[in-house]
Amino acid sequence: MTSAGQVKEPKEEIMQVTINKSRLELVEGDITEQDTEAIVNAANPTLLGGGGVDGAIHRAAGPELLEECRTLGGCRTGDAKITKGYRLKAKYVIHAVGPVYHREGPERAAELLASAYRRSLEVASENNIRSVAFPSISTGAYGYPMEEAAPIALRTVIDYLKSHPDIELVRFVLFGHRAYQIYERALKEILAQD
Ligand code: AR6
Repeated sequence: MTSAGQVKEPKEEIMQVTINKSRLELVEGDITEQDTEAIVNAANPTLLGGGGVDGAIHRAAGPELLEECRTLGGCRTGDAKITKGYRLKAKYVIHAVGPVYHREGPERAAELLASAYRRSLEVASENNIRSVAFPSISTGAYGYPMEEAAPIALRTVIDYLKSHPDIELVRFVLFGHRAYQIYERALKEILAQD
């Protein structure tokens, strides 16, 4: 039964934990709306745009983003490159290239996925960036099963934060409730093991 005044608030999903001196957050949302200093793009090796997160980031940032991307000479799988954020709230975009799951096979894909997260954080540190938002790299068009990708993404970020307190905040921005729940479960399992 509903009545006037009984508006159901949407439940905001968020999980926050402290890793050494830094904060690690999981939120359900849209990466293009984040106000972290940098947001990470799940790009492809051309860095010339695409669908999914990449398309959304280019649309929100405006055409200057593609212009700058054209000057970068692409990016290898497992690596990351930085540009300005243009019309985004975030000052920077770090373009990371994750693996195509079925092309690499599980073992090599895991190494390359971890590398994409680690290189993104290294690029952030090199540019004195203190807060970074990540999407779930490779788990859309690139076909990485999210249940497998989540613990790799989280472990790589946690390991980095343990030795790099310069990064004060890492936020995973999960698109949809299912993605949020998978990451929440994976983070709880990792924390229970440590
Ligand atoms: N905010 C946060 N997450 C999002 C958003 C958003 N606005 N939109 C989608 N996702 P994908 P990939 C989630 O396909 O698998 C592009 O064409 C989505 O639900 O964007 O690394 C590139 O140019 C999924 O969980 O990236 C490449 O060619 C996750 O983001 C290729 O896709 C990643 O999905 C890269 O594929």
